[in-house]
Amino acid sequence: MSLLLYGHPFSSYTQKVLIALYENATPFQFRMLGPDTPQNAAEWLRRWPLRKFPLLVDGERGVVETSIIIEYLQQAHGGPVCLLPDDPAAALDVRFLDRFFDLHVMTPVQHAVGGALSGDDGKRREALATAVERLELAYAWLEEQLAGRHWACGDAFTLADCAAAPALFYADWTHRIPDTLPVLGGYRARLLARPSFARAVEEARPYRTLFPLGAPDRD
Ligand SMILES: N[C@@H](CCC(=O)N[C@@H](CS)C(=O)NCC(=O)O)C(=O)O
Repeated sequence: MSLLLYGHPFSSYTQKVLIALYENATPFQFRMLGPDTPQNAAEWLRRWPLRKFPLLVDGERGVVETSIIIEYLQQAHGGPVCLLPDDPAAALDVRFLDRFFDLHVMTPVQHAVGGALSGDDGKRREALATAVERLELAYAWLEEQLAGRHWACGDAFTLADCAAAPALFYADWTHRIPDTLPVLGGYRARLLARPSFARAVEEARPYRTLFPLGAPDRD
């Protein structure tokens, strides 16, 4: 039976898993979570009542949390692109940067998005200001960390890059990466050019009006 992925093309965390699937050309069926497919939402919530997506289903097994999903894919459906190195010390670096992009880049973006979705102008401004403050710290740290690296952890594309791509994509829309941080800007551009992520970005393009802070006319 084929793998099933429940998610939405515009969702950053869905994209994180899509990148991993596309990297290894892993066959799967996409189960859209949207107003036209309530049966998919019902199945997703039956399996994961904590209401977070994406959800991967492999036969009887449901797998959640994107970092775990990607590790699971490598263990159970591995392909030529090794997203988590065999060497334990190298794998720890990858896991750390995966956490960094989720917790210090994507989480502030989600905070700003949540503020905008509240419909309250004060909350919107406050959430955006908090996000900007956190993103500036993360951007400055990444500018140093990524110096001399092609991908997040070096020459190989890994789980950390799967996390980084959608996180930096939407972070830049929330608070633009300034020209004074060329290492980070260059890394984001390389991620956008990576075919797996470029495909996810194209598939999400029709949904850009959903971005509550207003999608810029770029990318
Ligand atoms: N830590 C989770 C985060 C997943 C997450 O926040 N997904 C968003 C969509 S991009 C979501 O479920 N949002 C719905 C909600 O928070 O109610 C993961 O890595 O899977």
